[in-house]
Formats: sequence, C-alpha cells, structure tokens
Amino acid sequence: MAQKTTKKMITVGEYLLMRLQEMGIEHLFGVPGDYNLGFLDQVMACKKIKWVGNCNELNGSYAADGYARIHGSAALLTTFGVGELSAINGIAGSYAEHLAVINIVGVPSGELCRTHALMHHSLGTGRLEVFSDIYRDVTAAQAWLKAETAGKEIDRLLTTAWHLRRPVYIALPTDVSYAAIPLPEKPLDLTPPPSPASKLEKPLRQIYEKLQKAKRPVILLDAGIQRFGMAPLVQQFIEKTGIPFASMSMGKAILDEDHPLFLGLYGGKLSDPDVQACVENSDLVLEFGTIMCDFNTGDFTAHLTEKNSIEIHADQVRVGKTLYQKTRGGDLLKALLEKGYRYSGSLPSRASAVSKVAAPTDKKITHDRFWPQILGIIQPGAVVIAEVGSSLFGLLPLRFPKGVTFINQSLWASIGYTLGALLGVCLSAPEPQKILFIGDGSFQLTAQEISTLLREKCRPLIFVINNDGYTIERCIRGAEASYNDVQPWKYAELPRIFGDDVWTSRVVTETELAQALKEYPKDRLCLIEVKMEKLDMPPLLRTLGSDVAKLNHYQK
Ligand SMILES: Cc1ncc(C[n+]2csc(CCOP(=O)(O)OP(=O)(O)O)c2C)c(N)n1
Ligand SMILES: [Mg+2]
Repeated sequence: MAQKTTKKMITVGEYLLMRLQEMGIEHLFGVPGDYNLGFLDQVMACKKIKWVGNCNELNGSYAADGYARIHGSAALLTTFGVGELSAINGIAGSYAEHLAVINIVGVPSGELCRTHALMHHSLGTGRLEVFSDIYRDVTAAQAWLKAETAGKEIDRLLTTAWHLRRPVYIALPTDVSYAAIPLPEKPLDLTPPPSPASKLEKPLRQIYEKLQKAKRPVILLDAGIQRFGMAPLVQQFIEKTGIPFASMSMGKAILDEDHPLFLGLYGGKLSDPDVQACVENSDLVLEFGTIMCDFNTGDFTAHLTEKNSIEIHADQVRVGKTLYQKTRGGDLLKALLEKGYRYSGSLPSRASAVSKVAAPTDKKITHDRFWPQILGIIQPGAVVIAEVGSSLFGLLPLRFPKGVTFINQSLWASIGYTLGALLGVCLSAPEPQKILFIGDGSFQLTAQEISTLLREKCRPLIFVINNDGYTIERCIRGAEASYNDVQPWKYAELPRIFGDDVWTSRVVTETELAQALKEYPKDRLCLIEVKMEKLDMPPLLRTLGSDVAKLNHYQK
C-alpha cells in the first residue's frame, strides 16, 4: 500500500527498535541467522540497543528471562525454525513464570511463504508458518509482520506482553525489516486500563468487612507481586495496616526479610512450624500474587481454605468463591489503603532464622554447615540466583540481608536456566554483587554461557555444587542409579577455556571454603567448585523429594 509522502517515515526494523527502547530495553539477546541478518544491521546502527550474541538460543532465552526479572521486560532475536525451536523451552518458562520477553524471529519473505518454497530450516513440507503456530501456546500474542500493519501490530504485541507479563512472538520477514512506515506520533502507552468502578466497589466492601472482623489476619506474598511491579505498594499496605506477612518460596525476599512484620517462609509442610501454624490458623489470609504450584506449596500441603482467604493479583481478585476479573489488585489496594484499616492484635512469633556458622573445621563440606557459612558473604542489595536442586533448598531457609533480590525458577524448573539468566541479570542489575548457586548436573546444560559472561565483562561469583550428579533426582528415585551420575568435569578449570580474566578455586573442606570466601577477587568472574557427598542434601530437599516420589508414583 502506498504511504503518504508528507508523513515522516521510518523502517519497520527501526520502528521495532524504537519501541523496545521506549520499554527501557537496552540489550538484545540471541543468535544470528540469514533470516535476521538484515534486522541485525539495523540493530548495529541503533546506538541505544546493544546486541549480545549468545552461544545458543536456549541460553539466549534464559538470559532474556533473567533480564526481564530485573528490568521488567527483555528482547530475544532468533532465526527461523532451528533458532526459534532451540529457544522455545526458555520462552515457555517465561510464559509460565510471567516475564515479558519480546521474542523476535527472522523469517522468510512473503513471496517464499506464498509459494511454499522448500527453504532451509523448514520441515520440507512447504508450510513455513508451522513454527509460529507452535508458539501459540507459549506466547500471549503472535504476529507475522506485514508492512501495512507492522506499526499497529508491534504496538499491540508489546503492550500485551507488558500488561500480561508474558512473552509475545513477532515474526519479522526479511522483506519487511526495511519497508517504510510512518513514524509514530506518540510514544508507546504502557499504562494498564484502570479497573472499572463497578468492578472495584463490591470486592472492596467485602474485603474491608472481612478485615474488620478478622482476629488473626496474615498476608502471604508471592512472585506475582514482583512480576507486576507491585512490591512498593504492597510494602506500603503492610506498613499502614500493620498486618504481619509471610512469603512463599517463589516470592522469597520480595520485601526485606529483616522487616519487623516478616514471619518467615510459608510452603505448607516445608514451613517453619510457627509460620505454618500462623498462616493455617489465620481467619483471613490475604494472598498477594500467589502461585500455588507443587514446589511452592510443599507439594500441595499448603492448607488455605477458600472461605478464609482472599487472592489479590495484578489483574483479578478472588473473595471467597467469587472471582472478580478486570479488578486490578493495585487499584484495590490503593482504595483499601484510603479506608485506613489498622490491625491492632498481637504479632505472632517469627520463624527462627539460620545463623552464621561457628568457626570452620578441616572436615568435608556438608550442606548443614555450608549454607550458614555462605550467609556471611551475602551483602545487602545482592542478587542471589538459585538453580532448582540442592542449591534452591539450601538457600530458602537463609534470612537475607536488606535489599537482596532472590531469583529462582521453581514452576518451570528447567535445569541450566540460571547460568543463562545470570547473564541477563548481570547486564540489567546495577547492584555490584551477583551470586549464582548451581548444581553440577545443571551446569553441564548451559556451561558455555560463561564465555558470554566473560565477553560482556560480567563479574559474578558462581558456586558449582559438585555432588557427582543429580542429587535432587536421587532423593526422588534411583539413589545409586547410574542415570543420576554425570561425567565428572574439572569445573574449576573450565572457565579458563573461555577466557583469562577469571579466578577459580576447588574446595573440599570447610577451611578451604573459608579461605576461598576470604580471597576471591571482586574485579573479575569467579567460580568456586564446592565438593559435596552425593547423598548429602539440605533437609528441605529430603522432605520434598519423598513427597515428589509419592506424587509421581509409577504403580498404584
Ligand atoms: C531441562 C531439564 N531437564 C531435566 C530436568 C529434570 N531434573 C530436575 S533436577 C535435575 C538434576 C539437577 O542436578 P544438579 O544440578 O546437579 O542439582 P543437585 O545435584 O544439587 O540436586 C534434573 C535432571 C529438568 N528439570 N530440566
Ligand atoms: Mg548435582
């Protein structure tokens, strides 16, 4: 369609980059391919978005997810078929865990699609849209861009990703990247639609009444609050109302764990008994952004009755059995704050926290002494990332200092995720200290991303827990089975393959660990390989493992 020449024009690729910048995105992850090289040249010409090439698309998708956890949104670029399918695991994880990742795929031109050409990276069936169809279930919206509608479609997808905090899929054909379209008149408007007054009044009245009657109200915080940027509002609500709060593991440390109203972590039977009693005996549990998945609920042992609980999410609210869609949790909390409710009952007791460990000995490192020793090096404001495995369950009971951000992928739980995510975290978080804890089994999936971390001059501290394989799986089934073994790599030697500016250490005893924790330099990437016994594990993991074994039973 001919465009009016009086309007200022811009290419589709430039338009997309401009909109990404308006979302505050400064890095684009991914892997080149001939279907996206033209767009990549536009990226190179754009001074405000930096290309960060990854070793593979899966790692790129994890990096984008990690970036979005800190920044709020992120972008990934892959190539048709081979590239986009390698990334789909990570994008599905971002869908499950509510991250706004803009997934851009360079695809063949309209002409090649119309003629069903047997292009490379296709299935040879002539149907070139097959991969975008596969993406329908793991992205919130999809578009195959055409020059005539590209601007509108890009805006639709980016706002959908932002409002739902889910990934979206943009197919960018080679013949569309350089097509000219009108320069937009206004910046992208990301303001969510407000709750209609009719959707606010009833739940507001019901919740206020319940609060006034409640003798033992408690707040339960979870990941949804962090994803939708509601943590400051929730903190204000907690402080104005004086209601004590517990966090679920996916929502650990969203608010400071040294807060006087913080009770501890709640996860059904995995909780400290005092916290479990306080939440489950409460006559009004205000659930904020909760995700009731197996790992988060201690394998569904979280007993919260519908009658005694209220759910407040970014885009909907449940009171008793009634679900109020289109009621925005943020609007509801602001309205509730205006009512001036204040809890005046006594405060329940807090869970006892793990304390720092006594002086190190020459004994081999064990989980019960390792994690308290680690607590000593975590600084206020650090970003701590935990891979699913013994790392996650070792870190959960620690009470972090002020301002710590905790990242874990407990619902999607794709091992190797955290090493890719670490790259995204390093490029988006200004905080100086970023610490990753990853198991040897998980590390083997994505280890080559250390190479990108070095190229980008990132300086994280990485702990590889070397326990000769898949300990978390051993506690579910096959404690001694060879399928739970991995090839014993020389983990502390590996980073030097990728670059010189690294510091590594392998520690077996507590004193060696203490020495490494004292010595590690802060000005380069550091990796500490921690040797542990294969059947040693944090107590939380032992409990969860036997429950998972029961849930995943193979015989009746
Ligand atoms: C992509 C993917 N493949 C397989 C699994 C199944 N799985 C879950 S945990 C795990 C083992 C993790 O082992 P490791 O990282 O060494 O942790 P640890 O030994 O500390 O428990 C495996 C294979 C998974 N979650 N994700
Ligand atoms: Mg292991």
